[in-house]
Amino acid sequence: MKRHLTQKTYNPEQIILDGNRFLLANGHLGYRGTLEEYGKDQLVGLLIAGVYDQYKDEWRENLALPNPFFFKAYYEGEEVSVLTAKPLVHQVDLDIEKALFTRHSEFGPLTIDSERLVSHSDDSLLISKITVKANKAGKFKFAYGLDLDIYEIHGPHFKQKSCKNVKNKLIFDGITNENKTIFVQASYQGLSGEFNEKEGLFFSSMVLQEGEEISLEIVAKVDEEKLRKLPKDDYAKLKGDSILTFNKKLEGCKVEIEGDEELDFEIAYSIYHCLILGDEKRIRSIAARGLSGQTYKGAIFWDTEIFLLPFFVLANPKIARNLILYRIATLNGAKEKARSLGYDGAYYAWESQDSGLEACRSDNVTDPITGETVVTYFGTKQIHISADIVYAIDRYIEATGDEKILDEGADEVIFEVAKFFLSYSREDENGISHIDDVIGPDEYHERVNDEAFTLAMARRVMKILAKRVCPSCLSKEQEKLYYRCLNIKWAEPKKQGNVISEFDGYFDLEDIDVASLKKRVVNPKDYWGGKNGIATHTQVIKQADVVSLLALCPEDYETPVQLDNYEYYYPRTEHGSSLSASMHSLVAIKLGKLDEAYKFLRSSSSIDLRGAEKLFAGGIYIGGTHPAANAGAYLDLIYGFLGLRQNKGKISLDIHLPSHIKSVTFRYRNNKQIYEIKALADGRYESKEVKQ
Ligand code: IFM
Repeated sequence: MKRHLTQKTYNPEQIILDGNRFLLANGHLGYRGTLEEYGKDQLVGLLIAGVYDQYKDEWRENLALPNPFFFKAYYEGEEVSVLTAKPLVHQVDLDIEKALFTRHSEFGPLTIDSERLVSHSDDSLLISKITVKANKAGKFKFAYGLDLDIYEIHGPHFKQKSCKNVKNKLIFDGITNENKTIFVQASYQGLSGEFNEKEGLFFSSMVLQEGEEISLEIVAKVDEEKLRKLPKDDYAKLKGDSILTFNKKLEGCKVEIEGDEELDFEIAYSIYHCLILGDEKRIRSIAARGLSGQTYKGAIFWDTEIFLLPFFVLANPKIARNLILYRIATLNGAKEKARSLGYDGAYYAWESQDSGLEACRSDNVTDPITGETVVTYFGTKQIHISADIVYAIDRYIEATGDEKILDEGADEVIFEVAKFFLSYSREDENGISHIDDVIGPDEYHERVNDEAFTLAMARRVMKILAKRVCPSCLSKEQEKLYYRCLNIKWAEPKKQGNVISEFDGYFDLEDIDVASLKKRVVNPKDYWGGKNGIATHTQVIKQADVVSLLALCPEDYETPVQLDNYEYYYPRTEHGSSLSASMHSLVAIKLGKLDEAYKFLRSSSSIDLRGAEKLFAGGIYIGGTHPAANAGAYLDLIYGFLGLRQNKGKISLDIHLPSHIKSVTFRYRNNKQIYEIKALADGRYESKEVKQ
């Protein structure tokens, strides 16, 4: 059973991708999988969740912090690092059961070994140990400390910063443009050196004999508002505590697949990437690129509710609950967005940050050739986000039985979202309500009418309103609105036979397959949608749209309808979003197309291992990890191939595994208890409680 991601060669071409692949995080802090000698050009990143900042009129984005693990070695005055010489031997490794990164690099004069953890027992901590062995005798110099030259996409975010040396401990004190105070402190044990305040670094020189070793232990801490003390425990204890805690987190969501080693590892790796983003302590959500950088402004999209939430419902319902509480906490932002656009109720941000106000801007995409802005309308027209949240709340309650969350504000979210859809819709002369001028999950076709996904999800919101919100708890005026919502007669999207028109006029567009359309690409970074995109006037879509609907609401569509729509949209879908494959897999499983479903599953489960995803949308860098695709792979396996359904905590399976898989054993949490189910290829399964 492989549980290590190991890379045995050094490839400078892969620096950015490796930063994602070897990411460490604990829900609060993230540290990219980079090497000690790297700087901002190699996208070194220490990211903090939930703290955002805007510099001038630039995009408001999540905050990146100074790097406490900077270390560079010199021999006889010459830098010895992967940036100056090809290592003779090189290996980096991520132990996904310990959340531990290690590195081994041998150069002529010296060998570097290091290890690093972003602590799971104290989420403000990160620690590292670096050991250098002299392969030759001579003069060595080491530079180490806090690298203040931060990689930021839309910074600088610190309008004021200082770095002081207090007895071998460095303390960075920064004030952001939005007046947030952040401290990063780090103690450096094992070396002593001269401190250079401007660079924030220590310099330590010494003569070492051949075979002699030095070690540096770094304990770093990130605090907001107030500087707090570093822990008293030594490095070894902190390391042990983190591994133990991560192990406990993992205990409740392990998966083992018999008969498919590659998938077994990819699923374990996907689980790792989801698990390191969950925060049990805070009412927080998860950004589309997790804690791997500032792509997409560190914002939260529908990715969380539709993909990550069902993962956490099984892996850790407490975190799932926090994801919903975050939407409750940001309801005012959603109301404000609706009001500012002239609507009632709650229109959630397409890109949501700390307050829930819209972070998405119309200049989200640029033309790769001219560099000019391609105006997009994601922030104002992708209204399905509000319905997705309500859908997720309903599914969460159904699975866990946690109706208490309704009284904690989820009922208000449902009601306000219903009001929003009522005010956004247009009733025609026949009393039928249409939804005009929106963008569906297929983002290439903007500002379309009667978009199938959006209409169906709006209809579902009203059903959930009836099911979850009690009218007698409403004021008289609210009650009137409630019944108006329930009485809406929603338009049906047009159809050709069984095939649902993604939006009004979709079938009139040029019918071309993805491969043929690709030939029209001028620049590989071209944006296919919007005003001038090559897909805009064709039936080629970015990602699962109608197919997502079939995946999310299978009970609403008969099998022949599912089949015809799946077959129609599949060749017309570019899969230009990492979210697309897992939705296709879920539908393919239902249709008995297990081989096709398996391919889609592997496309999601290997996404960050392959690193083949688009790095640019227009001229904008969109790289990073893909937690929703990672979660999507888990959904395909557990909810798809194993057919898991959960009702008030009770689990049932309907197993349809690809023929080469013998069994899948998985764990989940329910009411503080961990259960393990072994599902066999022949459809049988057994469940047991796991002693903790
Ligand atoms: O939420 C997605 C969207 O559906 C496609 N573009 C990227 C977003 C973030 O993952």
